[in-house]
Amino acid sequence: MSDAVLLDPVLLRDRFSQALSAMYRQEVPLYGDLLRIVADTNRAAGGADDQRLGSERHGAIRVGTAAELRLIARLFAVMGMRPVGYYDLASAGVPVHSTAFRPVRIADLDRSPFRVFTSLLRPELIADAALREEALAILAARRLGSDRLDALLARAEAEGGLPAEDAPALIAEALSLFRWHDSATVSAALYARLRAAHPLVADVVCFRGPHINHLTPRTLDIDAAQAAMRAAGMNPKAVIEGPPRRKAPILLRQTSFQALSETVRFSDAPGTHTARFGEIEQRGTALTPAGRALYDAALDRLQAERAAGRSRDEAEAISFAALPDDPDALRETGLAFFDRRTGLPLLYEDFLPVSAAGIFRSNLGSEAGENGLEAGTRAALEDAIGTRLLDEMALYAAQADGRDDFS
Ligand code: OOG
Ligand code: NI
Repeated sequence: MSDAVLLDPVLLRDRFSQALSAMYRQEVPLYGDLLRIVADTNRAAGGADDQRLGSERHGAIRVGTAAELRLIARLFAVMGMRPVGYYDLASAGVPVHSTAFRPVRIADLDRSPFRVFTSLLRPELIADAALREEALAILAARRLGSDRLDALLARAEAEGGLPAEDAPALIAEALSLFRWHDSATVSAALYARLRAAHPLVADVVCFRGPHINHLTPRTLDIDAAQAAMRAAGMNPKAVIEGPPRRKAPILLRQTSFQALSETVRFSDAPGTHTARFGEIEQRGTALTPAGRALYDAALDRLQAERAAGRSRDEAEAISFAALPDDPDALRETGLAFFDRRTGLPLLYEDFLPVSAAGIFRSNLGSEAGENGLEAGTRAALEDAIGTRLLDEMALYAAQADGRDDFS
């Protein structure tokens, strides 16, 4: 170790998330409009003084190989983000499994809550063996990042943190990793074959890197923000994913607007690709395993009631009746996490697999299969990333007890 002055990972994360937001605003001007809508609705909802709220957002990327995932994990580790949770999208017909890189301590989340939903392609789910081999060969030859990024990460790992003097270079390298490329690395015909296998396969395989595909600001009132999106002509999807509107918000509610059709150049011809979209979210109280089981059962019931022909409002009222809409009741029944010293509810900091599947599907276009695929496993994703995925329930339980000293 040298005597380099190290930068607080919270500050690095904050600087990076602001730089990424600025880059994405330039790449996708609609994202800037979305930020304005959310800022307006948050002001109207009384959130003007909430420091955390204004800077809060999550992003999403999709990578192709274990080596790529490991590079991403090293980069986010330097920013104080750890992989939390396991999300299997296979049952929704999406050939990836995912984790969320995020800060884990409440104090760190409050200072810079940036997180990234990160999906790894499961090439074994490409049914056509010849196409699968082609996809794997392309991914094996692709190299994410640069020698410079490698050197910066290696130095940060050796020093136990990023030397402050390296921050501008690291941020520039990270931005370039996540930037959009308007030229694909494959021919139009190969793109079409990969897209026919699954649109997500084409998105992961055909470009030089894992472009950020959305950045999601957090709203205090998603119904108002959705109405404002509609008024601005953004055409959000009709249904808000997650629990219905409640007096005491729980977990996570999300909605998105359709992915844009963007002009790209294939190696031999011009064409289009759809990957990038806009999303907003509202966060509520984290549920305990018992509360989460009730939530999952309510979602199943909702589907059954809808299939039986009930209106959405009626079906929601019936399905969610077992989850009390009242903070005191949630605390007394042990269904939600509260800080034992202050009595304050813990905010849900994670994602929801059924919601994520709904977001994926609505943005992949009509070709995306609805049929379930063979389930992924947490162990396989852990093998790929080379470390354990943290268990979000264990984090909330520790935080409720005032133990918040995770590294
Ligand atoms: C990620 C979709 C899931 C969320 O917030 O749950 C998602 C993707 O499309 O890569 O964004
Ligand atoms: Ni998202």
